[in-house]
Amino acid sequence: MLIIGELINGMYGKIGKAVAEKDKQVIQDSALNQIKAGADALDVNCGPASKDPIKDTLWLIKTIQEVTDKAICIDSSKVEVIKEALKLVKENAIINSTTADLDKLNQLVPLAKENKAKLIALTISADGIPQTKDQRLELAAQIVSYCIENNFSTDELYLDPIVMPVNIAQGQEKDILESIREFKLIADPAPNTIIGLSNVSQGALNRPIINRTFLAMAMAFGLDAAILDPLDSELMDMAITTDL
Ligand code: THG
Repeated sequence: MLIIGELINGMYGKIGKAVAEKDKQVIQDSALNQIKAGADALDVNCGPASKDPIKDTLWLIKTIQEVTDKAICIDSSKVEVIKEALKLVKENAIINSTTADLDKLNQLVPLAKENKAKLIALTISADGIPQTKDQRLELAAQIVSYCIENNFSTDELYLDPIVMPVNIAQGQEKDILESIREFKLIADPAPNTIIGLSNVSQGALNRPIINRTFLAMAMAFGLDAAILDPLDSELMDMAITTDL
């Protein structure tokens, strides 16, 4: 399974502060710690508080690439941020993310092709986050059809059903897990699947046990990749064991 470290995200107070103060050490330490713990790639998100997301994202990527060549997962809802970041990422870029909206697909699928980048696609549209498995599958099918029509290999596509926190959307978790299995049946070669694992435990008290349990279940449903906290060593051990 492809492990993408989630910790370089301005959502975390320490990282947000480091971005604001341009403190390279904090970012480089986090990058190296995550890689040491087993991350194959690093998610990079300047956070919602950034006043200049392009500048901050480019600074983060430059800072990380000074110490490692690991794949960078460019996490932004803004196409301009992704476009500029792709000019900087040396190789193995992962675009995080497009949605099922045509204007995003029209811009991000060609960028992924030109840059030989993997593309994460959220099953979300202008109508918002789906509430059911059928809505998730419909959006996934739209994304996959677009990729096939535009010669973007589904091998390079990662469909994300969008994991909702269990404390506000308990009824959806089963649909989300089943979506992972069913996304893979949409095309041949099968699209890959990915989740942002820590979403599931946001706002909950004992987060690690929820994350670990949900990851084991998602992997049993065929999950190919996860954005997670690689510094949770029991989570990493569990992922390796589940792979076995
Ligand atoms: N899918 C895709 N990309 C994603 C997500 C996804 N990127 C962002 C996110 N979801 C995955 N990354 C995180 C990072 C942090 C947290 C959750 C998911 C998190 N942060 C603490 C919180 O909000 O409680 C921050 C607390 C602190 O300040 O320390 O939980 O789903 N494609």
